[in-house]
Amino acid sequence: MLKEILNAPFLIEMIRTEMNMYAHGWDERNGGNISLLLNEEEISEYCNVDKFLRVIPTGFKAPELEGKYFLVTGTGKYFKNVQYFPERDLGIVKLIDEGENAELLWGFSDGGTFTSEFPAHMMSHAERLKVNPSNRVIMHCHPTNLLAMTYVHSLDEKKFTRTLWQMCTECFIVFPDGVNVLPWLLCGTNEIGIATAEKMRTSRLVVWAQHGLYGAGADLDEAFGLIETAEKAAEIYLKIAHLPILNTITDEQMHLLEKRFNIKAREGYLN
Ligand code: 2HA
Ligand code: ZN
Repeated sequence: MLKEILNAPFLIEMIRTEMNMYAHGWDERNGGNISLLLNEEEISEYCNVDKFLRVIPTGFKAPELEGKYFLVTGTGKYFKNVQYFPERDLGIVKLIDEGENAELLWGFSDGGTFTSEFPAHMMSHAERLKVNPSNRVIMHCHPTNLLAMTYVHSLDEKKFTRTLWQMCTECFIVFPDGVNVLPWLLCGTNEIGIATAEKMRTSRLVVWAQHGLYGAGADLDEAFGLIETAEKAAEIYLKIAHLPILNTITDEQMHLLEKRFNIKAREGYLN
């Protein structure tokens, strides 16, 4: 007997996360998208993995992900509404044919499909899994302050990272790998997917200038927390950038944090 999928912890956590992101103002209208890697055992409790509803072409190849299952947000759907229409606004898919097609196992009940940013999500999963086999989440959203920062701050990755690190002591501890930055690119394309995935090799945070942010993590909480921390730093930056700066967190102090928390700054980012 299959259990009721609306009680599945992975589904409940996904809905709660989307609601929380909406509440933070990061996902206006249909902004933002999330994909969560699931394993066959956890899905099998709730749905028959040998039966699919339809096959959806992906438009790209990702051979590393063949046979993998994802819970993913739907295109055009509002984070605000997912709690009322989970079966319409979310889907569970299994990648087949070297990632060129996806079997829909559950969801997208209005005939819909996965997020327009599916290429960026899947290509980023493939890259993050090479760096960290326990990575399960790719999360995209439009956090206000980080987005604002891309209009007034250099997009140089080292400069952008160092500014965020200096805005709050936690930042360096939470993302010693820093933040990578892409210039404005056309979203929803394989090209931005390839560019994002390449940036994901060296950092779990990738800024899309004048658009938003990608975060990766072992679970929804971790990816959310990463984005939340970077966004907080950007908020502080915007509060102080126009004022005379009298104090900062020095590189010597960050070296102390490295020792205390057993972390290592991105190579070449500290003096
Ligand atoms: O899903 O955020 O980047 C809407 C978007 C596209
Ligand atoms: Zn977006």
